[in-house]
Amino acid sequence: MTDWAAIRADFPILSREMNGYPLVYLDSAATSQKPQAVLDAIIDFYSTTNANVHRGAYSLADEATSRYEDARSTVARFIGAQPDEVVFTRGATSAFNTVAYGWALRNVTEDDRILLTIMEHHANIVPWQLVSDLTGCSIEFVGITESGLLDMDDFHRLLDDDVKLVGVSMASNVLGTINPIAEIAEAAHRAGSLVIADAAQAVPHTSVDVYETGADWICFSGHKMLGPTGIGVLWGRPEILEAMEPAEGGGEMISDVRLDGSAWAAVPHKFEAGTPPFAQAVGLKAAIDYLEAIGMDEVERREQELTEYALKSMAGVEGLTVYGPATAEGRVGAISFSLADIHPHDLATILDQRGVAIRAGHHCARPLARTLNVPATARASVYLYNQESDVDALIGALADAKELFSVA
Ligand code: 7TS
Repeated sequence: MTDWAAIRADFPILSREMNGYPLVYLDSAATSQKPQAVLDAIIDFYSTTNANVHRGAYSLADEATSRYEDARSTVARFIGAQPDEVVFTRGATSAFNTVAYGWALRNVTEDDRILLTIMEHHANIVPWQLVSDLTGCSIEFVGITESGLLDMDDFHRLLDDDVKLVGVSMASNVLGTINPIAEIAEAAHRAGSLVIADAAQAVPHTSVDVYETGADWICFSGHKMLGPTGIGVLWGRPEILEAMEPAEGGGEMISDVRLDGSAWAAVPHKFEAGTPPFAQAVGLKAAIDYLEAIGMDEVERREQELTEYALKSMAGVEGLTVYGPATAEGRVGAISFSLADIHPHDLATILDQRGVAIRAGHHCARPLARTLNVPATARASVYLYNQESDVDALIGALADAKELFSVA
């Protein structure tokens, strides 16, 4: 049995106060908090091992390089991949852009289509719009059902052999919906398309095996899974990474540079131009070690429990509407909602005055907000360090907001 109170105590920020109340952090879908073990790993790296990687002719640089590559191996093992299939990027966003510029620009034409879903984060929409501007390809969006699931009939209707790329989130940062990635990838491959999966809200919360997803590329960020900012991961099938061109040029990604052209370093280094985020990689490794010590199945079980508790508690608040699946099964713990006609930003401000941190806005998924016919929603999202009392604090603060705005 995991001691969740002890887990919570590992996160120093969670013991601070905010506006005279204990901080109740319910915005982990935006970024997670960091346990002491991750903070210590970063301080230790800078205190004992800091030197630039893959270029040193001295022992300290060799040690730094080993720790960077060790972090790559840890990430690879965590997602069921091989180390040379793991490209370190600045985050999920730059992972998508690496594929947009390194693959799509060179392989997609004006006769082709890219198929996305209406629940995508802007990171899995805008890079493809840039590709469309330059290649003339068209983009189409799979819709959602009344209950906030991906409309699979719509997906199958829109999928044909003109589609060269399917981009889909494994879990939505707004609705929390978990999408059937393996089924989507299988159908897409049968139609001759490749598949890029947005795992930014999946890898932190569930056990992900990249080969089981069936996708060709997977993108996620370190900062949403207890790791530092400034690091993310692009995983790709080896033969696809091999065939791709680099999206960025510079130091470290070459095997030779001549005045009339250059040759690339081996994968994954050809995608890691310049000084890579090596201290962040060490922090990400510590985050994965921390998650693995608990066990991802246990993390997932606990989050389901918290999500179920939150959904049930919220269902008892009159005037509250949840967007997305109504039960914890088949969803992650990002819960978007509105409360009567209180504007989500006003709601977030009132909650903040009681120490409760939630996000309000379109959550970088404007097409989805338009589909839901709302300008914005409030969003509470839980992670392994939250507890039932955080949800209770949210519910209490929502009651205060109703009183303040004279909602019956
Ligand atoms: N994909 C999904 C599903 C996300 O939720 C996010 C960030 C990204 C991609 C982009 O990740 P980044 O690390 O490159 O920025 N989502 C959010 C959010 O929901 N609130 O703030 C950031």
